Amino acid sequence: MPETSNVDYSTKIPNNVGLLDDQRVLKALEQWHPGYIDWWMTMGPEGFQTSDVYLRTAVSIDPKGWAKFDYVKMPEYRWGILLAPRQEDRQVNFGTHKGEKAWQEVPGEYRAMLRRLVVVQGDTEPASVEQQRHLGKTAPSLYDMRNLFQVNVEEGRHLWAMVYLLQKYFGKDGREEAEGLLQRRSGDADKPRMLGAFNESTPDWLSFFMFTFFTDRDGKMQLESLAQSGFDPLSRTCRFMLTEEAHHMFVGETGVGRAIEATCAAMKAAGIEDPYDINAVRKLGVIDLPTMQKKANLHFTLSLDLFGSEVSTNAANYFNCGLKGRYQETRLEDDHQLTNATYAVSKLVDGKVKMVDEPALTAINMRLRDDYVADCAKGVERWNKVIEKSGIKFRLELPHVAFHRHIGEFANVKASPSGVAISESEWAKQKDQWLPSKADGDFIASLMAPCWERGKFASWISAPKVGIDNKAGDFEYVKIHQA
Ligand code: BYC
Repeated sequence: MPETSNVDYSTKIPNNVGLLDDQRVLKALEQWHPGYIDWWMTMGPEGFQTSDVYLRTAVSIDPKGWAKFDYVKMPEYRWGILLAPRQEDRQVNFGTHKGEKAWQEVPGEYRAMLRRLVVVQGDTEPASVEQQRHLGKTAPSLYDMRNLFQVNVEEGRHLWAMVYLLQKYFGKDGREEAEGLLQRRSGDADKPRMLGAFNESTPDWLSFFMFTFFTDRDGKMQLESLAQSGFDPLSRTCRFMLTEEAHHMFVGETGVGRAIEATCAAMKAAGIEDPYDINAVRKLGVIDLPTMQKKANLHFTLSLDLFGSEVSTNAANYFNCGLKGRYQETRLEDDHQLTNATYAVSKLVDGKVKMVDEPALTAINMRLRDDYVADCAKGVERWNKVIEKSGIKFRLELPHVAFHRHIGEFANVKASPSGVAISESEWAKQKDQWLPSKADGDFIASLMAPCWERGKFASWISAPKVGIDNKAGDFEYVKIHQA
């Protein structure tokens, strides 16, 4: 079967890439499949593998109607290989190969670089499932539980997306890398996941929502850049992944928004006006706004680290070689080669944060990070609107990019959320005001009691405005059958 917009379900692995005619790759994927299922059963959502979950499954790549909803047991989810349609006249749109026909095969000289990009991207997908595997048990509603599982199965599919590229285009090395993706484990001391944020724990649902807001948004930015790739199969894979990714950020943004809404409503009902009266607010069974700010500080800064160093020759090489572009590359108005261009990079100069012009080519990571920060800021403003509407005087803000960093220019300095460099002792004194403390974590944990009655929500989060697939408020999103 040739490449189509509909998905072929006749093989074990649903796909629109004509796998039936590509027996070598089909066999390789079929061999990888049991290991994947084994990983899913041991590292996927804990305790809910036999529950029926109302999930969407991609059945087409037509943007108007690509998914169908139905009850599925997660291990039976049809993980498949879905690429956006091929554009016959597509070109390499940036770098030294600009104007050449887009590559349908891996250019030999860029094999190692390309493989690395695919492996790093692939590694994040199972990592997030591992980080979130225990959250089902404390879900604040069946609606939220379903959203968690939807995100999880789709991250699983994104792993498949990268494994397909490895198996099809990278021969023996690709097969080994595909195995490696099932071997590493988030947070494991001996075989950790590749990037920092994916080895952190996701201890509670507020973390999950912050993660899907901030870290999945890094996913969006990275996938957007890879979608620009001159290596066409990578571009097409990422374009379809982005369709699914939108829902993940929706889960994060509305999740935090609903927690804010519940807090503000409880404060109003109790006549509490001071958002910093933390003990009084917490007694209401909701999460105080300053703690939400701390959680946002943490997840935002961990996600900033995912952009790599501000000045990076790796990033310059990826761009020059036409492998990874900038956000919305084809819409930018310049030479797409950045021959003489510069870009302002925030750096630490004589103990102060300053903007310094660098060659734009080496500042590609910084530029993508700037686009990311702007995108985050818009979402934070939407949260602020919720607070504003309630009349409570409080604003959430993104901390400065120098704050709490482990990668890049600011990895070795301590800075306040407003970006002022401070001493180690000042940091030690203040850090619990800026990042979630043990006590904050314990308090949030105390709220994480499961709420699994149809149409009911835990005290700390409000109901969503609309159901998934327009279902009524008391819809049974998960028919729980605990193993
Ligand atoms: N942690 O030149 P540099 C997602 C390493 S999220 C650990 O500054 P480069 C998702 C780096 O590898 C999106 N190590 O960085 C979200 C390099 O090592 P080598 C995932 C790090 O290479 C939610 C060295 O430091 N996709 O999809 O320009 C749920 C110096 O590197 C880190 C991608 O990331 C770190 N944070 O950029 C599920 C896209 N940062 O080479 C999924 C693919 C850097 O010296 N990846 N290092 O051994 C890339 O484009 C790039 O590899 C990076 C780093 C942007 C990650």
